[in-house]
Amino acid sequence: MRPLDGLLFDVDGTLAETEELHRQAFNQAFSERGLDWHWERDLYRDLLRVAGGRERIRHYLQRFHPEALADPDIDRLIRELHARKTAIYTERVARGDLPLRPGVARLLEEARAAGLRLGIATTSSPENVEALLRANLGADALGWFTAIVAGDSVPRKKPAPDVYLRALEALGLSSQAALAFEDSDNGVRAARGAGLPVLVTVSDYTRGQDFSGADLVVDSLGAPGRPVRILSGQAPPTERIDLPFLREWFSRLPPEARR
Ligand code: XBP
Ligand code: MG
Repeated sequence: MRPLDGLLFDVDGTLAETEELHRQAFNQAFSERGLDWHWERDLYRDLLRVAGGRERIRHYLQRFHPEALADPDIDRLIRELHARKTAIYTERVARGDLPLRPGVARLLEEARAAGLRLGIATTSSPENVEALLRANLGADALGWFTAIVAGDSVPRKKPAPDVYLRALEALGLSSQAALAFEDSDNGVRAARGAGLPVLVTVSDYTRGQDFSGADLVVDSLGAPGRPVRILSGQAPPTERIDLPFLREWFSRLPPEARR
């Protein structure tokens, strides 16, 4: 039975339901700058198909304010807006406005105690990741992860596999011995592109996306009184996604799922 030696986690939508706070932070940064750009929930859900905050702003302008892209200072404006947005977001996260999703802290602590290698593979800015981990797990939580691969540290953002390839390299693991946790179709494509099997916990903003590349799709990792709902993929019914469940399920994955 091939062992499960590492867990790789996406951040936004997987560790926590972060995107509504990101959306509010984007809108506040636009409004502070006197811009009439406003991202309603439905529009943001669509814009989320573009990974990366700065890339998302530029994509929005291409679609809705193409004239703004003619401004010679537009690159600086996008950078400044995104920096302000990140400051707003991280301040609210540091205040405790964003709890982890059900079962996330439990699984991280269980895996850490069992000596599994842990990694983060996210498109989000590193400041966002640090704020979320510190606020919910304490300052030393950053040290739980052998690798935190975030934002611009790789040439291409998800759905490109770069963050996962970099994280696997840093963990010293082959994709045969690790499992990715994701919430979006972009993330599933990125993890599969790195040869990793993928477990999806559907999030508020990714409900309804195409997770056909995932090996298991659930509503959450499960918590007391909130058993896991398996939405697709083969797995025995379970109250919670814990290490015994993962080891058993992982060992039964068909080889092609772990190429
Ligand atoms: C989600 C993203 C990020 C966040 C916003 O990343 O695509 O862009 O929406 O964070 P993941 P930034 O699901 O891979 O964690 O503004 O810092 O990009
Ligand atoms: Mg995500």
